[in-house]
Amino acid sequence: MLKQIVGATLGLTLAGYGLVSAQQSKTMEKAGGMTKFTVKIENIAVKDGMKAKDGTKWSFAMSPGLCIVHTNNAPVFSVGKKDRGKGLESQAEEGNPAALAKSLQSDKGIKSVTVFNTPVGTDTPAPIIPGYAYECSFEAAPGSKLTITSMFGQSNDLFYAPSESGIALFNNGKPISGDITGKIILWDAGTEVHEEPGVGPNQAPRQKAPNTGKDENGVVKNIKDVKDGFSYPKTTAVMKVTITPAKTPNSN
Ligand SMILES: [Ca+2]
Ligand SMILES: [Ca+2]
Repeated sequence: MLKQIVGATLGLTLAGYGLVSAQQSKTMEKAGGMTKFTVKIENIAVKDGMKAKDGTKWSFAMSPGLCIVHTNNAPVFSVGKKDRGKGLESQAEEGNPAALAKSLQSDKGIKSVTVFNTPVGTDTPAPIIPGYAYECSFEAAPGSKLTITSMFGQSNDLFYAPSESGIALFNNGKPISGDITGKIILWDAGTEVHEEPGVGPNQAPRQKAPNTGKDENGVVKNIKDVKDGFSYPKTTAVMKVTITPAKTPNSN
């Protein structure tokens, strides 16, 4: 189903991104030993800072996505393997994390799944364009890892996530803190053939319906290992991802 939402205040037509409207979260452990973390994902790209070969200027954007707390090793994808058919495809192709969130709920290695979909300072689910940010908060116990997923807005099936095993949330029992942008990687889901970013007719903002585009029948790959003839921005030039643990009465 195609949800038509026009983010007039954001200056971006959002029709075509499959947006989810409700926060979903599952927290299996509420007991002691939990630390509350907040992750902020900022789009620090320049407005209209991307340029297609035909001169079309476009803005880098990131889609709604998930903050997944897990103890297993590859909760969402395995490098060099085909998409599992559990929702990564709609996250990567439509920017819609709903199916992935749902399938992860029943996975034993998953501690919580939190959807982020509403830019900070707004009240409407939308992608984040330059100058906007998402935030997600969750609790985690030592031993837990974090996987973040979000679509590279104007692509066919590219998504951001850390390495397949996620980011350790604790170092020697201490919660991590600060800039984690360097851990975020641009991945190709291997489900749809690429068009030039920002102008491809089968990319989310322009395609006629979700899941439109040529099937790729490929595997999940780091974009560095994909030879598609297109260039993609350096991750640290377009986003800043920061994690902040809450101070607890027991700290120090
Ligand atoms: Ca692809
Ligand atoms: Ca498509």
